[in-house]
Amino acid sequence: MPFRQSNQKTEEDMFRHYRANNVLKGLAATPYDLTKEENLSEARIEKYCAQAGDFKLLFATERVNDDVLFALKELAHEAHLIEKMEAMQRGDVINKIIGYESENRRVLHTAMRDLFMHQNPAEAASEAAKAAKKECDKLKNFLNKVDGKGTFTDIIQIGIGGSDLGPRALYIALKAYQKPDRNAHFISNVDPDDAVRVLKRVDLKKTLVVVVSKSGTTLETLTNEEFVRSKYKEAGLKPEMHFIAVTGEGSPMDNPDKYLASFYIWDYIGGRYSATSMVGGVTLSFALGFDEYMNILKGAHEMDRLALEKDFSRNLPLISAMLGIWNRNFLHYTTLAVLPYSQALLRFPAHLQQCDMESNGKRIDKLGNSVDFDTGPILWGEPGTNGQHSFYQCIHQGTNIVPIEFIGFRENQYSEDINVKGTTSQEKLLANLFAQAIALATGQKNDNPNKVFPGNRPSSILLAKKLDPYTMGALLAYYEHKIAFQGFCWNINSFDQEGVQLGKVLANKILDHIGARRQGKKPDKFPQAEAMLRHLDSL
Ligand code: G6Q
Repeated sequence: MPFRQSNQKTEEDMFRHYRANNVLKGLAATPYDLTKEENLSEARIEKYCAQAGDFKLLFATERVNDDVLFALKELAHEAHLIEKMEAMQRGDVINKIIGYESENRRVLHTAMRDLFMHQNPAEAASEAAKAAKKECDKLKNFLNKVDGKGTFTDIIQIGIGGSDLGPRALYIALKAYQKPDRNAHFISNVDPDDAVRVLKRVDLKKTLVVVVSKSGTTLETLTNEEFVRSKYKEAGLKPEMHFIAVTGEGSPMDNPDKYLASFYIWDYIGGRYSATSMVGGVTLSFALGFDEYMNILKGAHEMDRLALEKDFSRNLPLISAMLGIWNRNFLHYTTLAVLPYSQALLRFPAHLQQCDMESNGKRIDKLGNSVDFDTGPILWGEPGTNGQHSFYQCIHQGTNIVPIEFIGFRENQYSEDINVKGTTSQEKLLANLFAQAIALATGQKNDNPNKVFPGNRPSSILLAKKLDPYTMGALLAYYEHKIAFQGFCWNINSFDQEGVQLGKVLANKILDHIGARRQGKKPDKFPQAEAMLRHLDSL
């Protein structure tokens, strides 16, 4: 379908035309100089901090001053970001490209955790919350039965993309809260070794398998389901006594006879926003217990409400979104590193990579116009301090400037620590976090050019007391909303993922080709694939 030209502006296509945008452009000519003596002062670090819920966001080490912050707030206001967040949370149909065929759906992951105080009264949102509550009650009953029998110690989650990354990141993050004798494992890749590696670790008799696919059609997931089912059959076990389904109503997987239990998700829950639905719910509540799963939802719910906060200085995900826009659209930085100083958040950057890049890696706006500004950054990350011994060389002295979002916690998760040379390991961890932010900002002068640190490398620091289930839920939602705010500001559709389709179609064509060849049939012509397959054959 042809793009409309970007000069066909309408009211909804305004990013370039916001008044604050011009102001910010002007301010970006001389961004705040963090390397100047006294500029990263104690007073600045005191002042450039926002606090809400259980979090503090420190942004003195960003290249912003009062004028920039004021203009970013204006931009958020002009772009109606809070109103758009309200529209999302009440269930308006916002997943669409106007005038073109598109998913045309509501976006209601927030309703999945709207089970507590202050429920959203909007009809669509409250219907969705009721449906979510029903699934949660069903899950609770199911888990009570499982607990009663005491047969199962392990669960394998089979799923990919959104049906894997969020639940896996959360499971790893919250291992400290796991119930005794409960373990979760994940199979996502169609690489057969992924399944084999997991199957070697478990006793099938004591293992539940939750197959998670909203569409019920995903090649990798269905293949892995068959693979694992075959192992159960080989072991003389009945898969229908072990397998659980999480899928959309009416999907090819919606077949209760094949499963011990089935749970639903809905088309208004995007895969990458589904960790707090049954997509994450079954595995997380099996491993952590239902109450801890509820604590994840409570934390997420609190952050959902915070994202509606009209006072800019208290809306942490909005501030973070606008700082990201400053770095991306005005200082023109291409990537974003999320560096948690918490080993538990090992896979959280991988989840955010999908959540951000699949949501905002877009080049047309909601009217189908091609955009003439940058949208979502390339997101990557690893826990500190490990990263310091790896790629930090490049972020301190390399030719690209990488904005960074540090995440840290005052306390560690387990009650154990050690005091070596007068400080605990947790203190060493946090000292490193703060040192990196300061070093990146201020840099270092030196007569030896190899020892010069240019500085002015921006970062922010998100702090909380401790990474527990509640805080994890809030942190997850913080990033979901930060990403949504940025998409709203750029007026792109953050909730579809057309960009993953073409590769899937071609992979299926190549598989048809391989299948036809195996059966001695003449495959349809696909010269590029044939040439590549010949290289493979010759190995
Ligand atoms: C996420 C995407 C994508 C999806 C997977 C799995 O937002 O839609 O990553 O989650 O492709 O899809 P199924 O759950 O349908 O198997």
